[in-house]
Amino acid sequence: MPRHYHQSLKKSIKTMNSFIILLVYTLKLTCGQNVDQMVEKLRHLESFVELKGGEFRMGINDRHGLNFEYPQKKAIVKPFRIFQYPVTISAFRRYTQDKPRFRTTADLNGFSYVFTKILVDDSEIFDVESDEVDEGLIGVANARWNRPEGGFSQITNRLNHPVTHVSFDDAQAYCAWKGMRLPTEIEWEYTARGGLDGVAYPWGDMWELRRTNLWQGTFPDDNQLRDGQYGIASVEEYGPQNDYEIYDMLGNVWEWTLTRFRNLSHPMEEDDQERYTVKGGSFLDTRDGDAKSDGIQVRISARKGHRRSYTAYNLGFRCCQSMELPEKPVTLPQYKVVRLRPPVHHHTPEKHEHISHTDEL
Ligand SMILES: [Ca+2]
Repeated sequence: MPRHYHQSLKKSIKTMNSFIILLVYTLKLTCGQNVDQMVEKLRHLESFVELKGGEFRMGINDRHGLNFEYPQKKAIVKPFRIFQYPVTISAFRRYTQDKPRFRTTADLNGFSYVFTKILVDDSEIFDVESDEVDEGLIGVANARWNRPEGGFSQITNRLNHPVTHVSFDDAQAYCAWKGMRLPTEIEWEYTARGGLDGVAYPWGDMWELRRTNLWQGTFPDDNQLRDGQYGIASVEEYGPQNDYEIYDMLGNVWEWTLTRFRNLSHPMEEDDQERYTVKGGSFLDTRDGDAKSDGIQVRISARKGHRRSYTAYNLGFRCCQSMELPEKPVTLPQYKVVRLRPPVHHHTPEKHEHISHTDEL
């Protein structure tokens, strides 16, 4: 091959490579911008509810209730605000953009637990021994909040789903970024009850099918889809679950709380595993608890514990914050929803800040 031809071929290949790199970069940028726009439209999912608090009854009077569900006991809770929805993938994405050096526990560990029936073609099993993984889950390499099934799985089609694969510490880091913290179990349960005393579900004592995303049928092979959802659903799939206008407390994904968990079998023993209570059940749990070995019946009082570093496909969180009592005694409403709207864009050439507006309802 003549030398000048060889050189010209090399030059063409180089130009073509630069073109491909530019094309990939542009596509990535455009795609990122589109996702940014979609994320902005989901700001209402970061609204919160302010609750007056007071005395109420926790737990349930069912002798078969697991892990201190039985008997009912009195609890007192001070005023607080709590997210109306679990933290979504879109909200968590904004956090990781603001804190680019932040690495979740799943990132650091190189794996997380994924539902075995929902793996993608390139999900790679991560061989790990654990005594606390839920039935139906398996370790998957590189599974994390933005790769929910590991491999090349994506989040762009589920930005309004609850964020998962987050540890207790990841959840606390996100809430601290918001100036908040995780709710205690008492705050979580008070919120879920929606002012109804001693009930099993946020809406009352009678089971209602299309209020929450659980598993119906024999686990894990037969999902009868009576609630219309096989996997995780949007946090606003079913409408508010109670009169406090709270969404997605029960079902879909478990939620971390700040409360240390005690082992039912050895209640007096010190818990050297430092586990924290998770609440609410998930799309992999059932109403009557007979399809799985842990026997958990999904209801407000249901509870179990996980180590702070545990991360899984069906475990997320929402944030909470104590509210100062006004100095003068005033009558607080039982609850108030503070709804966030997307930031207003002023079409001026000057730089401007994005301001979130709140509406009092
Ligand atoms: Ca379901």
